[in-house]
Amino acid sequence: MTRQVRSLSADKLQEGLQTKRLGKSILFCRKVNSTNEWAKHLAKLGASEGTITIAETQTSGRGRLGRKWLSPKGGLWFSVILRPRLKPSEAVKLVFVGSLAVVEALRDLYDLPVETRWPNDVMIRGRKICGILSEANLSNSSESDYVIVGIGLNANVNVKEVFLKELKTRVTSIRDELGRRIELEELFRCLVKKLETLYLSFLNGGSAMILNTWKRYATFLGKHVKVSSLSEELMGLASDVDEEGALVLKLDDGSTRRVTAGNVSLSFTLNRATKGRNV
Ligand code: BT5
Repeated sequence: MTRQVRSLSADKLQEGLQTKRLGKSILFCRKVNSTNEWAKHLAKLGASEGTITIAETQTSGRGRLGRKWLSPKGGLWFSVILRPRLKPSEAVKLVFVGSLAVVEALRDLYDLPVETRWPNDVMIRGRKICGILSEANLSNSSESDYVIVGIGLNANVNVKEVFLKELKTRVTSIRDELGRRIELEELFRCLVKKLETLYLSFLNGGSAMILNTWKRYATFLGKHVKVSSLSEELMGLASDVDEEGALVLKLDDGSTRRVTAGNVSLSFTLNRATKGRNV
């Protein structure tokens, strides 16, 4: 029997939120195309830093490069408008602020064994539980005018019921990991608080510290990986994520490559037992 997923309570999202900058204005609706699109629209109209858009379901949730993000009821789908004055090379690193906030919230609240995967994923035992979509808009001075940080977290989602075939084996949720539903509003408040703390630290010169902490959860580092981008596929050892946030790959031919965009999957081609399988 399928149990009904409880609706989000707009009042409870704000209640007890202990932040100074983020979440002073929270806009909630049951169904929207994409909370990132909604936030972007508001940012263009002049919405202030910290405004959050959140929805129960998204009809056109987006990942990077226009990929689809499935957003059934029970998940936490929200976006935050930030207005830092940053060069593009700095603004791209806000994705690590988002991932680390998720990692810390999932560890503190539920003690989950979370991992980070370059550049924008949060994983549990090799399955994706959360993706971050950080989109910067540049002003005339080539500094960021606003950055939208979108967080998609499979919270009270029943993966077997909701996701189809291939994704089912690559995705997880808090509900499936814990075997129970969690209170979405509590998770939201914790996440927004973590985001604010890390964001303020980032603005105060803490970017290297944040990246180093993010790397502590990056279990793919030191492993043989496959990196797929629009233009190519590379295989090699993931040796580091450098201070710019680029992945440093030691290729099988001995050379080194810095990769600035792509998807990482663990490559088991060197392991005979799991030959050819990617996770
Ligand atoms: C991401 O993209 O991982 C970023 C996802 C960001 C979603 C949030 S939700 C709130 C805000 N509003 C939006 O419209 N977006 C943001 P990427 O690395 O490109 O990964 C996309 C891939 O993840 C897809 O191609 C699928 O393979 C997989 N995927 C789709 N839905 C998923 C889900 N709910 N959980 C885990 N994986 C999913």
